[in-house]
Amino acid sequence: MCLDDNGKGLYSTGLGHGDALHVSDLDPSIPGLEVFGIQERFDDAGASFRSAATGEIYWKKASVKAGEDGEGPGRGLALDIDPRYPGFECWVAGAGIRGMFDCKGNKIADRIPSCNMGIYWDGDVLSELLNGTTIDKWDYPNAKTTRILNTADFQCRSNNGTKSNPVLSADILGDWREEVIYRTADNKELRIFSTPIPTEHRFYTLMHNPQYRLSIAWQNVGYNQPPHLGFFMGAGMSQPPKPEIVFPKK
Ligand SMILES: [Ca+2]
Ligand SMILES: [Ca+2]
Ligand SMILES: [Ca+2]
Ligand SMILES: [Ca+2]
Repeated sequence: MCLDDNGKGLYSTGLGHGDALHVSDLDPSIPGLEVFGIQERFDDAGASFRSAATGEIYWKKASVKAGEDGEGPGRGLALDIDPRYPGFECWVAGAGIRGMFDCKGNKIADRIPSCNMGIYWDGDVLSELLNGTTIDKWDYPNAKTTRILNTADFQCRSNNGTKSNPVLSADILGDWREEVIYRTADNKELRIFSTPIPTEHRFYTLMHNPQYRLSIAWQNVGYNQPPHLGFFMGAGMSQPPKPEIVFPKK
């Protein structure tokens, strides 16, 4: 379900038991924000892509056939990692619908990268992939990943068992690229990693975006998943809106 900012219910999809979901301007050709999520159910909506404002479902994918046993997909992720297709790519791990889809629901790859978190790390505006202690780049022509960084080389470990999360990923220092924080294996230190790669893109730091800032808060208190911006960031993006920031008077 979706709550309005006054606490009243806006809509419920009626799709049942959800799991990880992703909210941003996933499809820039449709005004407003979209939601990509998966359902832990056995029916016709293992994954769905919908309007964040109204809940209208633009497309959905069956996980297992009605009447079959199964728990639905374990994970789903939406990031812009392939500039050949406008907007965010959406992919699902497990349960019958494994594969990568464009933001219109067309299957574009059978192989998928990790299905966990994303990070803006290199110089381009596409997302990179963050999973466990590693940052990878999606090599879209060859449908495989290239390793950029493994923080295990710096004695770091991920958290939350099979969820394999960092302590935190967020734009907390320097330019708009995101930093990532890990614990060391002996749990005595926190280590902050920041990109050494130059970029030609200049943006306000991501924490200026209220949706992103809130995402960093819930990454700390809920089910750790990547933060998303309240505007489209990716290949072919427009310059983001200038943040409307008001400082409280002392
Ligand atoms: Ca949109
Ligand atoms: Ca894309
Ligand atoms: Ca990038
Ligand atoms: Ca940064």
